[in-house]
Amino acid sequence: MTLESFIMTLFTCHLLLNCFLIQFIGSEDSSNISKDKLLGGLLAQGHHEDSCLSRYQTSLYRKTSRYKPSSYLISKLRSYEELHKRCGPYTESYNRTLKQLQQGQTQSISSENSECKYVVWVSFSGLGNKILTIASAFLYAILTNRVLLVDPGKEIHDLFCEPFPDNSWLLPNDFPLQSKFDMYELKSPDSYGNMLKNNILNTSSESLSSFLYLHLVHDYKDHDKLFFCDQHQKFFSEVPWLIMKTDNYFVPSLFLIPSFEQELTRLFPNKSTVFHHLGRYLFHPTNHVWGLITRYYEAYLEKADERIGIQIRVFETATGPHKHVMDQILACTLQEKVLPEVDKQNTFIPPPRTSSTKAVLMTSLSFGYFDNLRTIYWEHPTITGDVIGIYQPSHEEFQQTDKNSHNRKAWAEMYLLSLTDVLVTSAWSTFGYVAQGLGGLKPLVLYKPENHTTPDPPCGRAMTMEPCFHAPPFYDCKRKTGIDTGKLVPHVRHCEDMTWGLTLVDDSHDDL
Ligand SMILES: Nc1nc2c(ncn2[C@@H]2O[C@H](COP(=O)(O)OP(=O)(O)OP(=O)(O)O)[C@@H](O)[C@H]2O)c(=O)[nH]1
Ligand SMILES: *[C@@H]1O[C@H](CO)[C@@H](O)[C@H](O)[C@H]1NC(C)=O
Ligand SMILES: *[C@@H]1O[C@H](CO)[C@@H](O)[C@H](O)[C@H]1NC(C)=O
Ligand SMILES: *[C@@H]1O[C@H](CO)[C@@H](O)[C@H](O)[C@H]1NC(C)=O
Ligand SMILES: *[C@@H]1O[C@H](CO)[C@@H](O)[C@H](O)[C@H]1NC(C)=O
Ligand SMILES: *[C@@H]1O[C@H](CO)[C@@H](O)[C@H](O)[C@H]1NC(C)=O
Ligand SMILES: [Mg+2]
Repeated sequence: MTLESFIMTLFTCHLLLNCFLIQFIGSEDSSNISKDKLLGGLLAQGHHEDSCLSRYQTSLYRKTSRYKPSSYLISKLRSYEELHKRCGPYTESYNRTLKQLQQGQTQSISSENSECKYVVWVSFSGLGNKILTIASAFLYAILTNRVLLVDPGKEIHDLFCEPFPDNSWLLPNDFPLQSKFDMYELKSPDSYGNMLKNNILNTSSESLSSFLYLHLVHDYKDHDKLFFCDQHQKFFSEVPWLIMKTDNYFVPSLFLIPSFEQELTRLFPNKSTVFHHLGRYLFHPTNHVWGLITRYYEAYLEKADERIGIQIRVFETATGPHKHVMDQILACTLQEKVLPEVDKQNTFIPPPRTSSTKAVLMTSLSFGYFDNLRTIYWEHPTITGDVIGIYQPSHEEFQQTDKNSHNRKAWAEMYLLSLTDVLVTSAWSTFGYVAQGLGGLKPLVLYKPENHTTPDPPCGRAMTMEPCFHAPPFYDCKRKTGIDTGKLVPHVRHCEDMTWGLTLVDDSHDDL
């Protein structure tokens, strides 16, 4: 261990009450430390540490994952990093491929094939969705040997560190099509779906356009959904620039594309770990956000015997708090023994010596649920004698997608939820999916209330930590008919929180 890294280790230990690194100091063999620091090999070595403290400090806050990345995934990530270095913004290859686009060239398949091809992710929708779609686009890039470039929008650079060691993942702001991104929508005449529909594309022709717009937003139509068919994937393989706009975690349907199947199984022998690994690989909070996370964690969560996350997302127009939601939170957490009952008869019970402290991290746009729960556990003792602290970092009241401070809090809260031991999430919420995936947690899902009524049962244990694909295609590409894509293979199933959605589960998921 060099002097510098020794001091660095002492310094990070000083920041943490719960420092487990200290026991390794003085030991010659520091390999286990670095193994954990790199999340089981997921992260590359050699990133500059100060510019992104979270990258190598995450392992100090997060328990070591029960799920190991496959060695094939690790090697694939390292070779992706090489590709990104060679093809990233302003490299010679990038400049050359960009020229084709600027000249509006239709390139001929036979002529010099561009060595670098790209998938450009367009900034769109809520932060939870953005995180899930960047991960989806990245997996698609890996599967198709493309380079992922991320449209920075207003917040990406403010929230996330650069994930790849040698070149930026941000799309340069002089990218020629960038001014069109906002106008891309279902009806855009230059979307792949509409070009197919209007017979403008000639899939058997010799010359190809240098770019295609892929509309994979939830409102997409049958022609757009042909993206998930092998024949169409073959066609894309010759197009250097794919511009993708989506608000959906489309990974489950990639598992139903025959030409990707084998590679996906090698990358993810345990299929329910896709977002868990890719999310921890890609999304490192910037120092600003890392400050929000670590300060909160150390002040309110670290010292507790158990950390419980409760994420409340209410999809109703009327502002809360709603009684049926509060009833649901209580019914779920008490029935599932996430929280202890309170004793309403006795005003004081001396805590038994075995009592434990539970820190409950609540996140919600509104203040009411938190205020209610906190009051219950202040006014009454618990029957177990356990001490319950309830904390909520913010209550932003409504979604404010364009405000940096709002987005930083949202990201910090998703991350904090992922550091808990027990997680309760709200149905349909991508915010909750991000937390469960990063944390490697199968949450209790609060089912979506219908008709202002508390659902019965109020919640249930998720069968997977994977996010749900909310708008999957139901199409059999070979037979060209509709089909239930949730019934084709054991590892792609319908989600519990949204009956028509698709999610990944392990082939033998019952023993987990
Ligand atoms: N700070 C904070 N912001 C939240 C919370 N819930 C929702 N938001 C904000 O609202 C946005 C909701 O978008 P997503 O992150 O995609 O979450 P979602 O639950 O899928 O909601 P929709 O996209 O609206 O369906 C977040 O990005 C935040 O800006 C919360 O608990 N805390
Ligand atoms: C490192 O881990 C291996 C296996 O997990 C173990 O055998 C070894 O003792 C550890 N080394 C140190 C220094 O803790
Ligand atoms: C993969 O899942 C199986 C159960 O399906 C589990 O026993 C095993 O530990 C998991 N492996 C990894 C590397 O996560
Ligand atoms: C690529 O083009 C940019 C300007 O558009 C230039 O600054 C850069 O040096 C070029 N890269 C190479 C490797 O020539
Ligand atoms: C597509 O291209 C092929 C070969 O260039 C040509 O024979 C065919 O007529 C074209 N079809 C359309 C619809 O343009
Ligand atoms: C909605 O709830 C009300 C009363 O709570 C009930 O009378 C009504 O039938 C319910 N409607 C539906 C569609 O379930
Ligand atoms: Mg969302």
